[in-house]
Amino acid sequence: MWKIVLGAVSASSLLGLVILFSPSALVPALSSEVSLTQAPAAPATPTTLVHLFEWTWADIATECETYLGPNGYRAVQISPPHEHIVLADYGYPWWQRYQVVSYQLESRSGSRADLQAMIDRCRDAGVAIYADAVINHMTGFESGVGSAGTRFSKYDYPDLYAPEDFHNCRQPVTNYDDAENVTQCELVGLADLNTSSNAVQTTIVDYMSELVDMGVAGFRIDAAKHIRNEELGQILDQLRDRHPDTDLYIYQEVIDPGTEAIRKQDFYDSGNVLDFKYGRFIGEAFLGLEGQTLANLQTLGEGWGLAPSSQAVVFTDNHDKQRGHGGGGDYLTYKNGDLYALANVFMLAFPYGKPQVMSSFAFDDSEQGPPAEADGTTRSVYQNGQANCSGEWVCEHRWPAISGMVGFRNATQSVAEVTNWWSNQANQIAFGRGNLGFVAINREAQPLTHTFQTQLPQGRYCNVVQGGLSADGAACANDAKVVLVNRAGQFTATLPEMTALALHVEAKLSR
Ligand code: ARE
Repeated sequence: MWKIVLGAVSASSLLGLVILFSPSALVPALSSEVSLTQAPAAPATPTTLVHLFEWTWADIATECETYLGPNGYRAVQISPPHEHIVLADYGYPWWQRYQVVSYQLESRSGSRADLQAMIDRCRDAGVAIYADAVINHMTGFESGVGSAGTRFSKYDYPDLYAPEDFHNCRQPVTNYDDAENVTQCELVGLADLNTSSNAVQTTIVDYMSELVDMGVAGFRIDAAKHIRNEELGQILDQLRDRHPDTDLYIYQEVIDPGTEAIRKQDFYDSGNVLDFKYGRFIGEAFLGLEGQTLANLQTLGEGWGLAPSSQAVVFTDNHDKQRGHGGGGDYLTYKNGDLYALANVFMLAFPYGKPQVMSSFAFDDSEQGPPAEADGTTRSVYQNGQANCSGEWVCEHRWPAISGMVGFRNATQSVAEVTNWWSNQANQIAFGRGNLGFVAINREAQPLTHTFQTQLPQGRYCNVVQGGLSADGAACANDAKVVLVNRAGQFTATLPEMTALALHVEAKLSR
C-alpha cells in the first residue's frame, strides 16, 4: 500500500510538486499578524461566527475592523450585554454575566454607548453582532448590586420584575427526565421567569427589540431548554413581528444528550440549535477514544443523531465545555494545541452546520474571570496597538490554521457535498468541496506523502492553513507553501505529522 503511494508520487512529479511542510505552527508563534485575504462583505448567512468570550465592546470593534472582517469572519457572538450581578467576593467569575439584574446595557464589557459604537463599526467591517440573550432567569444570589448600580433581591428587580413574574417551583432543577422540572424550576438556583406570562414576554421582547434597533443581527438563546418551546416561540414571533424587515438569526442553547425529556427538535420551529453532540464526536475522533478515527468522520451528519445540517450551529468547544461546565464529554480546547487546530480545520472544511469558532482567555481555574484589574475591570486585549494573543488572551480565531480555514469555508460554501474522499482508514484523511477546495489532515505520528485527486482547476495555490494570498494576489502570505495542482487536478505533497493542508480557489495565485 505504502509503495503504491510512493510510486504515484514519482509518476506525477513531472506535473505535480512534492512539497514538504514544516511541522510548524498550527498554533501561532508569539505575535500573530493580520493577514488580509478577503474584503469585507455585508453579512448574509453566517458562514462562520466567532465567540469573543468576555471581550470588551471596544476591543471587539477594533477586532472587527483589523482582523475579523478582512479574514472572512461574518459574525461575532458577544457575551451577554445586560446588567449583571457583580461578585467581588468570588473574584469576579466569568459566570456573573449569566445572572441578570436588569436589561440596562451596562456590563463588564462596557457601556451602552460602547455597545452601539461596536455594533456600528463591526457592521461597517462586514461583521454581524449576535448577542447572548439570557432570558430564562434572573439571579441566583439573594441580593446584591448589579453592574449598572441596581440594588436587587432575588425575585424583586426594581422597575422590571416582581415575585409574581416568576415560576412557583422555586427549587433547583433536579430531574432532566421531567420536562416540567426542567422548565418550571430553577436552573442552578437562578430565579426562573414565568415565560408564560404576557407581561414577562413583553418585557423580554422589549429588551431584545432594543438590541435589534441598535443593530444586533441575531441572538444566542441561553438556556433555551429551560423555557417551554412554545413560550420561547411566542417571544421570538413577537420580536420578529416588531422587526419585519430584519432577517434575525436565532440559535438556541439546547444541550440534548439524546436521553432527556427535552429534545433539540422541539426547537427547530424557533430557529437553529447549538448541537452539542458534534463537538463531542469531533473530540472523540481526534483523541482516538473508543476506537474512533478520523476516517470514521466521513459519514458525520444526521445519521449520527445530529440535527439536520441547516438547523445546526457546531463547535469544537464552547465557553462551558472548555471548562467542564454544562455537563461532561471529551471536548478539545486550546490546551490541546495542534490537535485542537486540526479539529477546527476539519470542522471548517466539512460541510455540516454553521461553524462557531471559540476565542478564549487563558485559564487554570474553571471559575476564573477574564484578565482583569484588581477592581474587576476587564483588561484590553490590545497593548500598544497590538493584540496580545500569546498570554492571558488566547485568540484561537487568529491561529493561522483556523483563520485560514474561515476563508476556505467562505470560498467553498456553495458546494454542499464532500467529494474525492480519501483516507488511510485511520487518521489521515483528505476530501474536496467540488472544484472549489480541497483539504488534507494528517493526525498520525508520521509524515503523509500522497498524490491527491481533486477537482480543482490547474494552478498554484497557497496552503491556507499556513496563510492565504498576499494583498496583491501574487504571493502567499506568511510564507505559506505554494502547491501546484496539475491539469488532471492532482497534487502531490508530504504532510509532516500533525499538520494539515488546504487549498481553495480564492487563494489561487494569479500566475
Ligand atoms: C453559578 C454557580 C452555581 C450557582 C448559580 C446561582 O456556579 O453554583 O448555583 O450561579 O447562583 C453559568 C455557569 C454556572 C453559573 C451560572 C450563573 O455555568 O455555573 O452558576 O452561569 O452564574 C445546564 C443548562 C444549560 C447551561 C448549563 C451550564 O441546560 O443551559 O447547565 N448553560 C448556559 C450557559 C452557562 C450559564 C447558564 C446557562 C445560566 O452556557 O454558561 O451558566 O445562564 C446535563 C444537561 C444539561 C445541563 C448540564 C449541566 O448535561 O443535559 O442541560 O446544562 O447537565 O447541568
